[in-house]
Amino acid sequence: MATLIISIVVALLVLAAIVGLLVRARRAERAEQVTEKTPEQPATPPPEPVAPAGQAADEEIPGAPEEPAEEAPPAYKDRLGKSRGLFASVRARIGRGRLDEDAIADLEEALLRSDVGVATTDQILATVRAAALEQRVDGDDALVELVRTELVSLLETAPDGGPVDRSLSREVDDGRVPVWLFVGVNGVGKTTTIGKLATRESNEGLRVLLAAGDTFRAAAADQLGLWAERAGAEIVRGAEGGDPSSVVFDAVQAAGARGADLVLADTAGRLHTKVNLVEELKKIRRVADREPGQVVEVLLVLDATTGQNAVSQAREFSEAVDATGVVLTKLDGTARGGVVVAISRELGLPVKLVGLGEGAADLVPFDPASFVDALLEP
Ligand SMILES: Nc1nc2c(ncn2[C@@H]2O[C@H](COP(=O)(O)OP(=O)(O)OP(=O)(O)O)[C@@H](O)[C@H]2O)c(=O)[nH]1
Ligand SMILES: [Mg+2]
Repeated sequence: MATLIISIVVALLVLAAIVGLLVRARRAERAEQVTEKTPEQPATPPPEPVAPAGQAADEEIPGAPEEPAEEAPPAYKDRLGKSRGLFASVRARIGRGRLDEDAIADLEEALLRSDVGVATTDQILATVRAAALEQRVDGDDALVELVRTELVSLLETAPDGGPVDRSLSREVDDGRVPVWLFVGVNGVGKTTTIGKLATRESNEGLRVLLAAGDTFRAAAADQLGLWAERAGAEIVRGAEGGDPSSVVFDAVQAAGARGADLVLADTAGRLHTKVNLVEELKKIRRVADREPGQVVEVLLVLDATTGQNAVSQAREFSEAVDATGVVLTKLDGTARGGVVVAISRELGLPVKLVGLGEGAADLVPFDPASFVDALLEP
């Protein structure tokens, strides 16, 4: 009897062991199948980034860094590939030692196609021809060097013949808060530029407050809010469709009350009402200039990819709002980089900053020598 019971127990134990082994093998098999499937068929698809239309999702705010202070500014040469491409034939002449009409024609084509503008191109060509006649240049090396010097000098000379002042002022009367106002048509990069500057100035230790004066769509204030969060800046925003001037007014009051060092005011490139955009901007400016605010910079933001159109836009805006300088964005995405020369020459406004990408560190002070070298240096 005892033997029978022992046999049954042993048989049960063996059965249990076999079942256990089978279950384990099945599990391993399933796990393997899941691993194989994962790359193209995840069990739970990642959620779509939720962001209001026209605004990048948090993770997608291009280049908004975790540690902004660590990010190095980009090099002009690395970002101006498209404009640089137009000057390939000019650069290719270096070292060939011949200066002829072909070389000058190549140069003319590159200057015109990069949107330097007809007037300035003619001026540069006249200088080159005169130098050739006087035999100051007798080879293509000398031609490139002459063009380089000429372009840099055009960019470094203000309309009054003096040096160009590209500084951003924070100089205000006692007890006032400096306000930088950003204006320009929609999509040129105003909000992104403010985000980049907020990051930079906060890293410098300033208490920065952003005024969400673009009430055209709620997404605009959300986009600015995201940049404020990343930069460690404060933000004052109003309701969608609300009066932009009153948002800027509230922001300036808050800045005064909280002891902020700088207000960066965003504006819309479009309006809900039929009020003229320029008239609205004038009003915003007046309001921002009321105590404790003091408008010390009105920065006209222009999109380099629009080439000569940017020059016409600048003409319409700059006088009406009394711009103090230009921010030329998206130089990284266009072959029309020469427009920086046209803007400098034809408008007499200093190009203070240029955008070389979408990231927080991709806004740099405009440096004519680096810009020209990026086009002409081999
Ligand atoms: N490549 C590149 N993209 C840029 C640069 N500056 C801005 N952008 C992109 O341009 C697009 C428009 O920028 P925004 O800052 O939203 O333009 P905005 O002027 O505020 O536009 P509205 O609010 O519609 O008036 C965004 O996708 C930016 O990431 C730049 O220097 N380089
Ligand atoms: Mg905007």
